[in-house]
Amino acid sequence: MSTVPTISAISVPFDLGAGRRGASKGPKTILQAGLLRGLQQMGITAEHTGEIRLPDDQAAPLAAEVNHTNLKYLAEVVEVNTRLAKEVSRVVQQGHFPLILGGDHSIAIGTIAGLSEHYTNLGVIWIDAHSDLNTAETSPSGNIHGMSLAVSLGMGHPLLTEIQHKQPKIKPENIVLIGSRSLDEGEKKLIRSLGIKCFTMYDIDRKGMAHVMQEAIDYISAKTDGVHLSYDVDSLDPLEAPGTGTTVKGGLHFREAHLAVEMLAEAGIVTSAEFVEVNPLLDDNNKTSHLAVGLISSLLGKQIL
Ligand code: EXY
Ligand code: MN
Ligand code: MN
Ligand code: MN
Repeated sequence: MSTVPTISAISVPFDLGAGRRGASKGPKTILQAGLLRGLQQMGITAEHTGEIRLPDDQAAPLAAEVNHTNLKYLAEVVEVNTRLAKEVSRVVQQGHFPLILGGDHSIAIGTIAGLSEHYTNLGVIWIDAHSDLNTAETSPSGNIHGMSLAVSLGMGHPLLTEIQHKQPKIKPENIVLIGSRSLDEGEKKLIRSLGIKCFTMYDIDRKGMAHVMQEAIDYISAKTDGVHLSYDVDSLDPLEAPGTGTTVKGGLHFREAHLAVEMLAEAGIVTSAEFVEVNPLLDDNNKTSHLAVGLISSLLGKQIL
């Protein structure tokens, strides 16, 4: 018998927060790589609640207002995240574990908005080559997937920060960044000024992944009432995860990436998770989708022996 709660997988086939198309095909290939079957074989009850996508009329009423910003596809990002927030909140209410399959990383806005209704001190472990802490003022691209963590802190366009009303959704002291190696100047300033805990690739090289994860777990579990894992597959080295839109050399090795989730499983602290930025159009034989299935299975308790 598994002690893991029922898993409710939510697909978000959305990629307008990213600069390149294709992450919208991520959820389908992750499911086709055998995610649910694998979880069921582990004795876990897992269901797929469906897809969160844009309506056919593409959030038209917001279009005029958003023309005045440099935020790309703002109306669409607002619409899909508003829908996702409601679904995530419903799943938590039901007592199930929300497992969100992206999609580009802008969907963390909706995930965290939905979770924030149920937690007063939500912890967030953000495993990513990037910190996604840009605002319209600091973003070099206007791509909202580079802004989702800042939005969750209450910084950014009001249409984004006001999803599900409560803001900010999370506190800087409840965030841990892991795997960072591509930070913009504005993001570095913010990390320093807010005192956000950040384990860069340098820290991982210097201390080892086991040490970093233990520090992260101790830091976050002491003061939070739930922990969300936001796992961007571009945290891995591009040799391991070629199927993603913003690859950065010098990333996590396969075993480091797995050790992180294995230690989180052992600690038993994670209450929700999302796996984002799998882009099958850029992949090599669905390698990155299979990798995501392996990481999710390990997070939910799969062991080698
Ligand atoms: N920092 C860059 C930007 O804001 O445009 C790149 C962001 C990529 C975001 C990815 C998925 O984590
Ligand atoms: Mn149930
Ligand atoms: Mn990201
Ligand atoms: Mn990233």
